[in-house]
Amino acid sequence: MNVAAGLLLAWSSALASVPSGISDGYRRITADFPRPVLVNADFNTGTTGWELPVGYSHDPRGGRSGTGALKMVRTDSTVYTLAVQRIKLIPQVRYRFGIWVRTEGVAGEDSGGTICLEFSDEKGWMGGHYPNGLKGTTDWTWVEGSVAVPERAVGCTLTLYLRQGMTGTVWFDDAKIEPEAGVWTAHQIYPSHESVDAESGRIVLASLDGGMFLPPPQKVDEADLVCRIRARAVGSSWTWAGPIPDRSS
Ligand SMILES: [Ca+2]
Repeated sequence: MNVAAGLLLAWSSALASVPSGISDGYRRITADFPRPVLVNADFNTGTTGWELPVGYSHDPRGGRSGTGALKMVRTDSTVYTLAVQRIKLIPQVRYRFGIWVRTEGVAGEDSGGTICLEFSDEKGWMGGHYPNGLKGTTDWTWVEGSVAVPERAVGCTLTLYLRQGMTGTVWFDDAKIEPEAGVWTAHQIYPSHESVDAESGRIVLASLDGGMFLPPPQKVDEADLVCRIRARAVGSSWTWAGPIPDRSS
């Protein structure tokens, strides 16, 4: 289990200080990972690093501030091609990615010119993250998304494209991808109805890290925890510390 259901207990707000060593074996939710290598993100000197099918070309003056850009033109809505760069990302790490996009006469039912990040395992396509794009005629606009790489992903691709069934011209410039810290939220699911049952001494929280939802386990092992909430009762002398006590027995 990569991200365990956190769990724990005891009511109140005032958090106790964390003794040294208490985080041993826990995974930090952090953006402190190497920035992935993205070749030729600014298209200033060409398109090396990108796999470009029909419809894509280098525009030496079409980019931001008159620099180079990647340009794609589609006049036949039945043609669907993608500009792709394969990149090395770390499974279970969350990445924010984006690119500047400019459009001219983009028409069709879908959202327009955009970027996406997709993943594959040994069996093939696993899905990805697909931010909405730009249509019509627009000035440079930043298009971005954020997604956690699946645990089993072995391949990652960054794709610049015009959504299927659409026509028009799109310019892409200054792509970026970098790790970002996971988004941690906790939802109380026991006791229910926003009440705290003082008799059982337990509160069960579901954990949500990087978009992955994990229900609480029937039994909680210390080794599975990625966080521990330490709290003390307000208006009481009771303070919880150390391993999770089984107060139900
Ligand atoms: Ca450029």
